[in-house]
Amino acid sequence: MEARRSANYRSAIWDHNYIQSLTSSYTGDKYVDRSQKLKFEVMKMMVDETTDELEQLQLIHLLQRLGISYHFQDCIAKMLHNIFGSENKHVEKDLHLTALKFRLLRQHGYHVPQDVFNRFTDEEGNFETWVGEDVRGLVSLYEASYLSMEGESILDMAKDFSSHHLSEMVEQIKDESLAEEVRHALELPLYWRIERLEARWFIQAYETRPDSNPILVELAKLDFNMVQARYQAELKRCSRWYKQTGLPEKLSFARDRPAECFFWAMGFIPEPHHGYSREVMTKVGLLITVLDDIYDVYGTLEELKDFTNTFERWDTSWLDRLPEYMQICFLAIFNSVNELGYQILRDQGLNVIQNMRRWWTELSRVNYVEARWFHSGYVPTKEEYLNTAWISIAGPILLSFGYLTTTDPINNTELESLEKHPGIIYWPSMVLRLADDLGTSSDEMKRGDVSKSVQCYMNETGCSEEKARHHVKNLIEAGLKRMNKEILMEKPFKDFGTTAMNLARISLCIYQHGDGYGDPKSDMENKMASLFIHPFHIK
Ligand code: 0FV
Ligand code: MN
Ligand code: MN
Ligand code: MN
Ligand code: MN
Repeated sequence: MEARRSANYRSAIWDHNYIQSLTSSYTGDKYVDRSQKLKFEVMKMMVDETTDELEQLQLIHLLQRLGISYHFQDCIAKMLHNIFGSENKHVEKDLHLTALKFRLLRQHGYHVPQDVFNRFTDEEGNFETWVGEDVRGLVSLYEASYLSMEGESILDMAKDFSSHHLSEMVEQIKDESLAEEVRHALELPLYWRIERLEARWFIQAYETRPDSNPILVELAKLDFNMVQARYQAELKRCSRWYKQTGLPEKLSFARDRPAECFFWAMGFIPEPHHGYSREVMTKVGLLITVLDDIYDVYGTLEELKDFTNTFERWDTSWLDRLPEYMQICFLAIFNSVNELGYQILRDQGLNVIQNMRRWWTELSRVNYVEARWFHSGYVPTKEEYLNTAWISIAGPILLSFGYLTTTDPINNTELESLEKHPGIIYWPSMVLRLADDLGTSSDEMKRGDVSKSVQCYMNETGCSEEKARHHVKNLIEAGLKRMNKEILMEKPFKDFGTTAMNLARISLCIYQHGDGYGDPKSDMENKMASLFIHPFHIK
């Protein structure tokens, strides 16, 4: 018999009892009332007191960064609509204004051409010299350049130019808070950050500015703390559910990651009112994680064959052929599908159980392909690998569950077209896969696993690991641009576009400094604690 392997995964950052001990005082009417009053003040500020275009744009930018723009969506939409309508009337030479306007308009789906930046270039098409010295303008240009699509050469140049100049000058910037903002921007552009973590960081930075608005500061802090109280309650429920499944105890070889998985779900679907969806996503993510460890680490190839067949048949009468640990995993998945299917049938009159069944079967099928490659020592080409790897990373199933739980009423035609893997499914999944490979493949190779994109490319081209990693980073950049084109600009599934792109955002966040999910270190714990445990102090 084949010897079982073990990944020796570390234990979870926070155990069940610790999660259950979390509390927040930011619940109850007192805070709701205060936040209503503050929101009213901000509305007045937007409608009556902000008329100048630059002021309007800056206020929208502030609200977004503070994490409170979701309260003012209609008003923001109107403002941007008017601003877009008055475009081209005057050509301003203000880089900050031009770049901010470009970014906010594109972010909200308006087709603003890259040519608006031509006014800052000379006859040869290079940015004029003074542009390289305007720090504020460069930051805005840098942030704007990430809303680019393939082939937009002016924006490519803007990205290179701004990051180059900002990196060179950052240590010389006298204003410490501006310097910090530049470092923060260079680490990861605003557009690809997850909004809650950005709010946590920015509220603190904004509060210390001499010109900060105390109403915005108070509302942002209060809202953050109230949302945190919700997140806490959701996390507690998820942890309780997971413990009750018995999976962490019975399948102790697998990663046990309830809080990490909830963090992941929060990045994917951050909207406070989508708590139900966050909980479903956390459960699905936990089940996917256990499934992945069965295929990659613990299961023998013989067992995996029967396991995969069970998913193909989707039939509990097959369970007896499987070892107990696989029975437990399959039945946990099977039950979760029926439970959610039941709720959707009850609430919307639509039976989606067969759809969910297909998603799980597809995932098990591609996991089995990879297991066969690994057990036979086969190294695919990068292309052959990516053909299934963008599915095996669970992007399609996560996105499908995301659509299912955030859409009401569910549109059956849309649901079926998602199963054909359009760009809105493909590109965010691909970014997730590539970011995961950069963060996890070193450990995976040590432990024994199918070759990932980095290794496939090295094997195929004979290049160094460094070159291969660079190549994968370029593929991520290209994937992000494709998302801008196919999701942001073409808006195929309306509101779901932002959620889909959030899958890429949370991937960039989790794998920013290694494997933040399988092997979370202090930077992940700090991020999680800042979101789920520590409230802002409010005077
Ligand atoms: C990634 O782990 C992972 F955690 C998966 C696929 C579970 C679901 C994903 C999230 C909740 C983010 P790993 O690197 O082992 O995945 P691969 O596909 O490389 O085995
Ligand atoms: Mn960092
Ligand atoms: Mn794995
Ligand atoms: Mn895997
Ligand atoms: Mn991996």
